[in-house]
Amino acid sequence: MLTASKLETIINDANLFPALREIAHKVANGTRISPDEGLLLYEKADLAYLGALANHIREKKHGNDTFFNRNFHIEPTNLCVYTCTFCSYSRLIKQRHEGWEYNLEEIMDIVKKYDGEPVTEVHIVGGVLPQYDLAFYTELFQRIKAHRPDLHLKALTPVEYHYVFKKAKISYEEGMKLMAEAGVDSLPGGGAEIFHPEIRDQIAGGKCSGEEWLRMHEIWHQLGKRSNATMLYGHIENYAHRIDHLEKLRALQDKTGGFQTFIPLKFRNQGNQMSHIPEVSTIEDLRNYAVSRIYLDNFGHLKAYWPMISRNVAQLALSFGVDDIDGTIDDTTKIYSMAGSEEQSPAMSTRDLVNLVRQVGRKPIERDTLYNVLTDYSEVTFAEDEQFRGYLELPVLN
Ligand code: V47
Ligand code: SF4
Repeated sequence: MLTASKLETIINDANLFPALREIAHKVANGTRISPDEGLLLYEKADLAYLGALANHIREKKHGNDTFFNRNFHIEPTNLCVYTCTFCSYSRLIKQRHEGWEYNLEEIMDIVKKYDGEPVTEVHIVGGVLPQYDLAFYTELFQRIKAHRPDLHLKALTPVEYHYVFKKAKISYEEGMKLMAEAGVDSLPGGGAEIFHPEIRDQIAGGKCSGEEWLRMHEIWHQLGKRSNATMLYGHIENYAHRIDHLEKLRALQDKTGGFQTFIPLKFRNQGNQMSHIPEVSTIEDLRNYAVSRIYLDNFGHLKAYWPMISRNVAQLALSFGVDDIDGTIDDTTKIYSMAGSEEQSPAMSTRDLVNLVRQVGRKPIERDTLYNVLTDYSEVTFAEDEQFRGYLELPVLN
């Protein structure tokens, strides 16, 4: 594992490009890097250098602690009024026969499947469908909270909210307040893609702009709520677009402090309009995690979403700035399986997640959505004869 002393070795390397040595000094001193320096990292820095810097920050913030939670996902529909070019999962409303569209009862049935199970979070995100309006979502969220008040409701992105509030002719401020009152606890990071209009207009034209995405999160944070942020990378954007994206997130975080976790999402190229674009390499994935960790000095956490990058790369990422590996997920998630992810129906048992973290010498910590520690798995052992029972699997304490 790379350690803090590795950073010293890098700083003392006589052959190091002087501007990279300056950045390494800044990281050692906890000083913020500039957009130009961020760009230099993307363009010039090699993997070992980036790993040493990012891991230094990760270990300073969290030591070996590696977070996960017990969650499940619901995608109410894959029908969508938008046609993002990277999206493999959505279908137009006229292609209804190829999609699914759950009503309130069907969504509640999914929630009820988890009754009595030790899950702490439900993550709800899907396509944008006209009949899923303000009244629909308000009732859905109220019913979920009434049925299971202990479950943290992480639901919808500014893409859905923008559409719903516009249709209901209410402001973002009014809409977000109503959603908080209906029971939404936090916002997931989706829909961010790439903020810069040069790219966003080409890949996600018609849906909310980068400014609108940021404004919605700002309003949410002003209500005292928390959210995540993502960046869809590795398609037609260049490094300057990535830095622009990171800079906008860092600036908003300075203002509100409401972001919890940054999640880079690797573009997967199967079954979408950008299938001709090759996927970036694992080395580029790791470099991107590391630059994100170095640049976003005011973000607490960096997450590797394992269903998308594979379990092995998620393990590697833990040495490149990542301290969070999402959760058990238990899902029939189609967003990634339809885009070419190796995980067709992602779900990991708690034991598998714990082992994945332990195998690379880190400390598995089960958290809730707001990063309160629920179980430190350092001292927990699992029974030899335990059957694999998906996310339901429970540890046997020593
Ligand atoms: O916004 C869609 C991305 C996002 C593809 O907040 C794709 O904890 C790669 O935001 N290749 C939705 N990515 C998922 C999301 C998320 C996931 C995990 C955790 C959290 C969190 C949030 O998925 C979309 C889009 O950026 N996406 N298609 C694709 N072909
Ligand atoms: Fe619709 Fe979201 Fe897919 Fe875009 S990424 S087409 S908004 S489901």
